[in-house]
Amino acid sequence: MSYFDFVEKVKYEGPDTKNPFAFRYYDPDRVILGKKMSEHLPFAMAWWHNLCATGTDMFGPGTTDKSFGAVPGTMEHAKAKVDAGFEFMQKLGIKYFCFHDVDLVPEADDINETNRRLDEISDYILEKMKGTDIKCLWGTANLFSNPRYMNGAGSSNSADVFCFAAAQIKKALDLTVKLGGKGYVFWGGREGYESLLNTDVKFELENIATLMHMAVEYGRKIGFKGDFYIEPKPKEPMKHQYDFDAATAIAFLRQYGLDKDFKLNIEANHATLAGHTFQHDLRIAAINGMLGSIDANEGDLFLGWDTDEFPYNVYETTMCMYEVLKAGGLTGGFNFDAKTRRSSYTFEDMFHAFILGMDAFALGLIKAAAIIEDGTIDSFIKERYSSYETGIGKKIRNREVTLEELAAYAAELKKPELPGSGRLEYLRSVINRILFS
Ligand code: XLS
Ligand code: CA
Ligand code: CA
Repeated sequence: MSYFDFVEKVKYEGPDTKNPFAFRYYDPDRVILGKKMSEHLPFAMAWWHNLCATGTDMFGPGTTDKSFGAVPGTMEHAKAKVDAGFEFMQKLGIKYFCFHDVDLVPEADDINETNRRLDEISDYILEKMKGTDIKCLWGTANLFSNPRYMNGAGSSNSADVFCFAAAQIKKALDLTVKLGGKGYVFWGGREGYESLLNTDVKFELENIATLMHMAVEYGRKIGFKGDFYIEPKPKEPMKHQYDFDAATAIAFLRQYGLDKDFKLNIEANHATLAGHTFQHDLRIAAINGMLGSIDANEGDLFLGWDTDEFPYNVYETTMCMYEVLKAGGLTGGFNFDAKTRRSSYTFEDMFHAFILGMDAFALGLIKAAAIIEDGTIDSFIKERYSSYETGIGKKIRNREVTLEELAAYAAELKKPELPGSGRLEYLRSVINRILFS
């Protein structure tokens, strides 16, 4: 049975093709800087957006039928989603998927029944994985949808709710290990607060850290060798979320001694919601040795929320890939945490969306490698700091001078030269030259 019989395997046909079901830039075997494109770009499908979301929004119901021939809310439907998902990934050449526990099965009233369903579906997925090279990139527990998490999970005021979060994490870790997952994500959508009139911030942060320590202990016990990730986001659904951005999440991990087991999963749309560029959060993660994985999407700069659009802005994907190449790659991958627009409601649109995203990242990779090989940007930056290579600058870098000695140096100089032009317009023109040649 085929759900997507309008398309065979999507192949690379080159930039000039007019075939809407072909890649123009993503050529998996093409070697860039010594590595195949497919190795640079371990793409993943997000179970929730691709197989579950129907386009429902605050103002109206879904527009896409994702019943896949079964009755939603049944195990038959859960299995149909697995079948559809595997056909989809195989047709696009995608090797990984990411999931929340409740994306896989309908949640029951009793957690024991939910867990039984999760065992059944993961057996089914495991069976489906045989004979393919598809694996789990990362798993996670949905600790934000169920009403019990209205005040957060690890940060909930209710100890019973905290226990349910722990139980879900335990099960999601079991599933991640069972399905060969490389990572495990904590996205703290409701880990935050609305008002300090009813919130003990320090208490909540300590509890979140305790829950994460327990997850690490259990994960290592059952043989999980991968990375745990925090996925920062500043707001939505909470007014103020604790994992605001990369810098905040790193400080938290270090404060509570979690930094050896955790890295970050940086999402483009979350970085921009925090008032940063995507590249900024990638850089902050990378220079702290914490760049683990990426949620590949794009926001709309005119809207103040998480629109999770498929990435198409090649300036953004280029600078992302520049960061990834400089960091030596990811331990995780590129998860398309992205959804088709509500008005793009057909199955064909799902393919167009992934082709757009995969091509945007492939082109970004090609252009980022060209920026590095061209060398203008890197040598400009090096030259810009060259006053620290000799003389007083070198002594500062080596920490060989005191504040008094620097003051005496300044007194002798009387007035410094201006620090040199930043040449931003020129550098932007270099980027355009490389992008459009
Ligand atoms: C929501 C987040 C979420 C995480 C996984 O904004 O992006 O989907 O990636 O829980
Ligand atoms: Ca995400
Ligand atoms: Ca998001």
